[in-house]
Amino acid sequence: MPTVYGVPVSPFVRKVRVALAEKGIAYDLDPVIPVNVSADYRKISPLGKVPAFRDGDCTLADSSVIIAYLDRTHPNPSLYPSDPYDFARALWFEEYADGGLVTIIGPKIFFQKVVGPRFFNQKTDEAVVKKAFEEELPPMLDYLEAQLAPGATTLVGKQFTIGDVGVGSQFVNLFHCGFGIDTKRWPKLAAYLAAVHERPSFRSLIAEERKLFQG
Ligand SMILES: N[C@@H](CCC(=O)N[C@@H](CS)C(=O)NCC(=O)O)C(=O)O
Repeated sequence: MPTVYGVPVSPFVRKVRVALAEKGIAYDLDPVIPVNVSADYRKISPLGKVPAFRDGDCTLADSSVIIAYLDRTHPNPSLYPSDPYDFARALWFEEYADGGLVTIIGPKIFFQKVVGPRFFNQKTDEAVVKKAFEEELPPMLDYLEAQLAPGATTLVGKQFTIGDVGVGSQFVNLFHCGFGIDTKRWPKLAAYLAAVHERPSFRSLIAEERKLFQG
């Protein structure tokens, strides 16, 4: 059985777990916390980050790398469109999430509201959270709203892709902080996210993570 290394609330660990669930692959989870990681862990994740992955003798790090690997070992259902432009668009939305949304939702909202207070005894800087949520995030949401077709439950065509995995995963962290999406200002995005998070792959992980916060 393969192993995923990393704490469940990491959006990048969640990406890999969603991909595994979409493909029906059973796995073990080793909830490595990416702080002062061991020398052994650095052998499989040289940057010291989560997620990492082990499949027999193969070890990998980085959510995008791991999912690309899984899509070749388990091609059905594929998370990458076959049409070249759709393929590139799906990768673009993954990058929009992994390199864009995360810079606001991660350190300025999720860390401030959840990780800092719970794990590092740090007080939330409400000014940082307010600025992030009210000023920095809205243009990012405007872009996604403009990209979605009316009633769309996927970003690229009708296929659930790596772009949806990445974008959907970042918003789980936002919603864990008690924030929502204004359905009047971003109606297509709000409906899209609700549909993505209703997929069994996301739904079961979100339920599991909520229990962690209650504990
Ligand atoms: N590009 C990486 C990003 C992974 C990442 O930044 N993970 C965070 C946790 S959400 C981490 O391990 N941070 C610890 C560190 O940067 O040292 C991926 O897609 O897996």
